[in-house]
Amino acid sequence: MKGEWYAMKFRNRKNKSHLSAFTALLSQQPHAAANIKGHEACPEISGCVRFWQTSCGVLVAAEVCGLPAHEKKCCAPVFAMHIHSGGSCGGNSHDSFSGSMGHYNPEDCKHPFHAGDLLPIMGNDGYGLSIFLTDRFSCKEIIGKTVIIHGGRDDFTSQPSGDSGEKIACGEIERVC
Ligand SMILES: [Cu+2]
Ligand SMILES: [Zn+2]
Repeated sequence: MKGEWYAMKFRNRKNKSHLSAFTALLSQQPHAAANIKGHEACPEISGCVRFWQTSCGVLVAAEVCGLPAHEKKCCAPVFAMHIHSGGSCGGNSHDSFSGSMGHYNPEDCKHPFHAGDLLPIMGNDGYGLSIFLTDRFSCKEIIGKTVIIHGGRDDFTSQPSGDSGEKIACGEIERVC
């Protein structure tokens, strides 16, 4: 018997903080997760993106180590992150993760309004942690898709994918519980 996906329900009362409820959820098993691995040129990248379904959206927690660091002034790294519609982190000589395809976009929107457009990860000497809530998709619909981390920032403007640079890491999203 699989766990209850909508276990965490909120009453959307005005001015009510949900922070303690979300914090508690982070220590529980996620409903879905993607183990992140870097491509051939960045094998040191590893991490996990976890997803919890709630009644106000999906809580996403991305934790990644081994990200490229920049020591130059005014170049603090920001890494774009998206859910891509393909189900495989396999690739070819032109694109290490060609199996991930384009941004998950079931409603035929423009970037950055694709369902799969996520907040980026800020690099902190190679370590990144990004935790946020989004109601653009459910946990159920992203299972079998991929999370991609890019080498550049997302400008949240350029089409079709925010001029985010090369794909440096990928993870296939699987159901956990
Ligand atoms: Cu992407
Ligand atoms: Zn997009």
